[in-house]
Parts: sequence; C-alpha cells; structure tokens
Amino acid sequence: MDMPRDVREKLGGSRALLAFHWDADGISSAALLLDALGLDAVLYTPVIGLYRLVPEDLPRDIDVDALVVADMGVSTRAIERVAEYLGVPGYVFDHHHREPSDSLFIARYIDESGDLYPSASMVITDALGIEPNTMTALGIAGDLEEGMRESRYYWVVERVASRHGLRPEDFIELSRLVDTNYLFLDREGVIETVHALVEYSEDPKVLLGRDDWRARLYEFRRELERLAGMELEEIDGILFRELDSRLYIVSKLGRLLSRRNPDKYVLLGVPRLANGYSQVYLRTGRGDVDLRPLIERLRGMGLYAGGKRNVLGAVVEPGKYRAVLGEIFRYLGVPDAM
Ligand SMILES: [Mn+2]
Repeated sequence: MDMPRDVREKLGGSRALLAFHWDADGISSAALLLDALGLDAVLYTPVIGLYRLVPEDLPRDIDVDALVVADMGVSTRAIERVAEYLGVPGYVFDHHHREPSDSLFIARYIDESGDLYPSASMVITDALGIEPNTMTALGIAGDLEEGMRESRYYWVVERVASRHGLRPEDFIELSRLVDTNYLFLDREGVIETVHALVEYSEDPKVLLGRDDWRARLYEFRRELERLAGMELEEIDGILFRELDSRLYIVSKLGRLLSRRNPDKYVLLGVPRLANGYSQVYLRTGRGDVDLRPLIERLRGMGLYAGGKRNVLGAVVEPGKYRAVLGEIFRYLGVPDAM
C-alpha cells in the first residue's frame, strides 16, 4: 500500500519538525521528504551518538503542525510521546521492524516481496511514488555499502548512477563523504548537507567534488591508520585502549582491531568525546559470547547503549564513564580492572 493520498496531502507543505538520523541514509531521507513534500521544516538530528528522541532535547518553543521522523531507530512509544508533547500528528519513515501505533502514521517498511526495505530512502521513494533519485541511491549505498551489489535494489543505484554519468561505487564514496559530518561530530554540517542534497540532486558530481568533505575523509582515514598502529593494553584477554580523539571513530577502529584479534575482546573508551559526553565500544570475534545482557544492564544504568551479540556501543553521559567501564570489565570477568 502506498502512502494514502490524504496523508500526503495533509503533510505536503506543512510546517514540520523533521527528525532524522545523522548518517547518509538519514540525511538522504530528510532531503527526499523536504524536496518531495515541500515541507517547511525545522530540521533536527540528535546529539551525534545519542540514539534518542525526547522532548527535553528539542529546540525550545518550536511551533509546528507535524512531526516527521526518518531513519531513526527509536521506539514507536518514544515517537508517540514526542508527537503528544508537540500536540501534532506524527509520521514515521524507517526500515526496521517496529511496534505498531494507533496514533502515528508508519510508512510501509516491508516491500512487495515481504522483505525489509534496504534503506529509509527507499521506503520514502516508494511511499511517495517518486522516481528514484540521487538521495534514494545515496541512502541505499550508505546503509549497504559494498553489500548493495547483492541487494535486490542494486538496479536503483545503477540506474541513478548511469543517469548522471557515474558508477554505482561513486554513491558509496559519496556516502563516505557525507558521513564525515557525523565522524567529525558536525551537527550543523549534517543539517546543511540536507539542503545541499536537495540543491544538487540533479548534479551529484558537485557533491562528489566537495573539497571540505574530501579533506575531512582524508584526515579521518589518516587518524584511523594512526590509531590502528598504537599499542593496546591487554587485561585477561581484553585489549583495552583509551583514546584522546575528537572524532567519532571507535566503531570503525574497533571493527578493524577486532578483525586483527578475533579471539580477544577489543574495548575502546573515549573519555572526552564532546560536550562532556564519553563513548565506549566493545567488540569481539568470539562466537561463544553474548553481549546483549550487558547492553540491557547498561540501559538499566540509563545509558543509550546499542549493539548485537558481539558488539556494544554506548555514548555515556557526563560523570558515568568510569562506572560504565567498570561494569563492562565486571561482565567480562575482570572485576578489579577499574
Ligand atoms: Mn538507514
């Protein structure tokens, strides 16, 4: 089922708070909605690293007619609460399973074949019945990266690329350039990029040529290389390192180090990320491990922790960094490490 016409009409041109994820798919999704619906939008992305949408974080005294949420892995209940707080209808465009809602419009996230869509950008493209464009392709390439070639939606990227005289891989490159916004914790850059995508969606070569993004990507890769070469402290099978970095780098670095040391735990801490926040990241290649109970425990401490069986990431509010590291070491059987 496409987006009902009355929903589209109601939302079109309205003054909306448009909340979106800071990555390439989130930015692409916001740009698609802005462009296709002609929204008069207040653009909002959370503090980078904090996967949350709560009234306290929103800009003061916002006056909107609708809440639109794109590519954000926050619960249906959390979105309902923000819509209630604003006193407006809420619309959700995401590509993950979620709880249904009586009050929100949730765009279809399962496609015609019964599979999850590859990106929020594709959800929106289908929901609005528009021709796939630069933003559609960028969202897919950003979320799937090289895996896009095995996706049923690869043709979308191919078609958009060939229309602009580009190769599908150029959209992976563009997603990496766009992602330098969040890698450098540049929240304003994230917002600005939404407008840049709308402006240059018919001329993506301009976006690929952005020198400022290229310079940051180069700097990020150099920093990643430097950090990957550093010494790690080993405590009972846990490779631990504290980083003094102002970049959002632990997930990429942790993945790299874990690949090199698959039978160990890699634990990275960034005590001073930004605005008093810290960051911790844990990853292991071991198959006999389940970090999910630990993720739950950290959430119980009021943290925004996420992850899977073998990986955990959390942005830590001021003052909790040591306690969180202690909790992680305890879970891994090293109670006295901190
Ligand atoms: Mn996404």
